[in-house]
Amino acid sequence: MEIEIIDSHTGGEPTRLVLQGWPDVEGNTMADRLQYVQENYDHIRKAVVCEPRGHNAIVGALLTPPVNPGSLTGVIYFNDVGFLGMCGHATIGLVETLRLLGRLNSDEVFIDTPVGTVSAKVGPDNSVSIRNISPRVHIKDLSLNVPGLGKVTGDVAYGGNWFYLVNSLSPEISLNKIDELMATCKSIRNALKENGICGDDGHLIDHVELFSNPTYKEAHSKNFVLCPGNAYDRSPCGTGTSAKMASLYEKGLLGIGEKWVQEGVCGSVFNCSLEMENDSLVPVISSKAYVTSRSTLFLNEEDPFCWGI
Ligand code: PYC
Repeated sequence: MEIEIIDSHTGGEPTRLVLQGWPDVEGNTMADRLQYVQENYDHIRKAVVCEPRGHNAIVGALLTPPVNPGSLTGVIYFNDVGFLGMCGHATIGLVETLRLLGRLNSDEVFIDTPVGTVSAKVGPDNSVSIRNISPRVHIKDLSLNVPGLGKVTGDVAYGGNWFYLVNSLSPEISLNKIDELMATCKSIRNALKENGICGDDGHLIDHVELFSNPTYKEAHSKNFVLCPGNAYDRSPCGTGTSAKMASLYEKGLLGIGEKWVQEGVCGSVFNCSLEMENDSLVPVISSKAYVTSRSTLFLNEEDPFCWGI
C-alpha cells in the first residue's frame, strides 16, 4: 500500500494530511465514517502516525468527500492512540496545505468533522482563521484529590475534544519543564478516570490543560496541554483554547468579541475570540501553518513494523 501525505506544523504541532492511498470510507455522516474507520482501518491509522514513520505528537487528517452540500471536504483526525473529534491546529494545517495545492474553492470554506461543520478563511498574510464548533462547560470548579498533588480544582469543558482546565495550579510552563508538566497532567488524568469523571456524552476526559502567566507580552495566558496517550501539544491547542474561552465566558472573564491571545508551551500563539451566533458560542482561532514535506509512505507487510510501534 502507498499513502501520499503532506506534513505541516501549526505553532510547532505537526499535522499529517492524507491525500491518497487510504481505502474508501463508508458512511453517510461523518460520525458514521469515523466509526467505520475505527472498526476497519485502525491498523492504517497506526501505520501512518506511529513510529517508525511518525511519532506521538503527529495528528493525522484523513480527507473524505464532504457530507454537507456546501462543504469543501470532510476530515477525520487521528493520533497515535486513537481518533479526535476535532482538531484546531490540524484544521489550520489542513487549510494551509489545501491552499498551497490550489484546492480552496472560495474565501470561506466549510469542513465537515465527526463533531460538526467548521469553517475557515485565509487572511492576506496566509494566516488561517477557523470558526470551531460551539464549546461548552460541563462541570465548573470540580475539585479532585490527586495523589502527590493534593486538591486540584478545574473545569470540565468541551471544545471539540474533552478537557479538564486546571484553575488551581500555576506551574512554570516552559520546554525545560516538560517532564514535570507531563507527570502533573498524567496524575490529574488518572484521578479523573479513577473518579469516573467524564464528559456529558460519557467520553473520557483525555486532555488536561494547565495555565500560567504568558512569556509573550501580548498573550493573556500560556498553556500546557496533555493530549490523549503520552503526547503534549506543541501549539496552544485550538480545541483546548475553545474550551478555555467557554469557561472564561461563563465566569464573566471574557466577553463576546474580546481578544484572547493564547500562548503554548513552545511560545507560539493563537489569536482568538468568541462570537455569538444563534445563541451559541463560536470560537474563532487564528494562526499560521507551514508545510514541511510531501512524501509517500510505503506499507510493506513483510516489514515487521509495517503497522507501527
Ligand atoms: O489544536 O485542537 C487542537 C489539538 C488537539 C490535539 C492536538 N491539537
